Amino acid sequence: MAKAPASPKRAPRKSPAKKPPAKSAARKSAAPAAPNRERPAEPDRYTASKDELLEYYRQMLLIRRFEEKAGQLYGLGLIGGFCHLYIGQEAVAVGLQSALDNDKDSVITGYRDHGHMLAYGLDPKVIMAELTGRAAGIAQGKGGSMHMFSVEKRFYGGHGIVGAQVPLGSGLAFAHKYRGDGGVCLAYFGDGAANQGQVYEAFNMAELWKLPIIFVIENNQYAMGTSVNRSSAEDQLYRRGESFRIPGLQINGMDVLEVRGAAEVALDWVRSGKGPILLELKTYRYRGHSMSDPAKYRSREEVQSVREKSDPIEAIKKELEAAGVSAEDMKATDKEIKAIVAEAADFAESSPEPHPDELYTDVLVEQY
Ligand SMILES: Cc1ncc(C[n+]2csc(CCOP(=O)(O)OP(=O)(O)O)c2C)c(N)n1
Ligand SMILES: [Mg+2]
Repeated sequence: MAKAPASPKRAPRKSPAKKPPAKSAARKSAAPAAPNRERPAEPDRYTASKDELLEYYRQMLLIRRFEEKAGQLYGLGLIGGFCHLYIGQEAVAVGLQSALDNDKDSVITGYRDHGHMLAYGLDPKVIMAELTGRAAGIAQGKGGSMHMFSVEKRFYGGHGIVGAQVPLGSGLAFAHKYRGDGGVCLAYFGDGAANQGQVYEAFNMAELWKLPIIFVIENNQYAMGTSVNRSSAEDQLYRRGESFRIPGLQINGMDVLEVRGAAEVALDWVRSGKGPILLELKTYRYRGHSMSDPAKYRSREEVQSVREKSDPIEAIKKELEAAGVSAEDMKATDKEIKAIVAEAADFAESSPEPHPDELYTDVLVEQY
């Protein structure tokens, strides 16, 4: 893999900013500022067995079909509040989480969280029940789409404050180190969140204390209606850790095997005590920011073109075909997944809402 070219000397931006130069989507790694600083290995595209490929396909399809169903239930008024869908970004959560040790590693993310929970092996029924505000939901129906949580599975949310999960994730990583439990925290955040000040305070402490954390920027190109090029002075987000001596890698987040390969390198780096690492996953969301987004800031053609050229599920179908899996078998898996999702929706719709007595429970840890 080619090394990223050294950062060009930039003229100061004039105001109003000129049209940004075209960006290469190729995988890159941050050029080291100091020549003798250790760098992570260049990731290889992961070589998956047929069973692993099938598992990635199943998981990505589960997320896609689950999210499509969530969109329908939202339209029917069965899901209230905000609902941010993950369609298009499936390869990121599936590729990264496939490499984690579910017995010790922890995960934290923002409000676009259903896909991460599914990739982490949480039951689609309790996630759908949470979306529809039912007592059987993972947060007893009181958290909804943005505030899902499972202490048991070390999935720490689900956060609505943009960027807040980054210092919280550093705290989780601190706990892993303090307890010596060998765990690593995966802290996901968006391209928009990457411009939050608290992110950089967290970077500083994480590197100073060599915390076991992987900072994952899911660069889906937009923060609500603002494209990354319009909002970011340095839009090569994998470089954002450089001034904290945190190495960064830029990865094609539409290819689950590239993502898994990067996960291996990142986990090796962090587990060997070298401190944090930053991954920028270049991806794309097909749907609006949330269900209430009219998406006027981009053209239908743009979305269509990404779907046609780089859809992560279509890509893995090609891998499966090459591994000898027939089109019929793939269709059968799709049918099976649709049944799982339909069952989750039926379960959610037929579950009771929380009892009014539950209004004041689970608000504070302490009793007053
Ligand atoms: C501190 C804070 N500022 C602003 C908002 C409003 N807001 C919600 S989502 C969002 C965009 C974040 O975009 P990005 O980080 O790229 O994540 P994505 O939605 O693309 O997954 C903004 C500005 C908020 N929730 N919290
Ligand atoms: Mg974004």
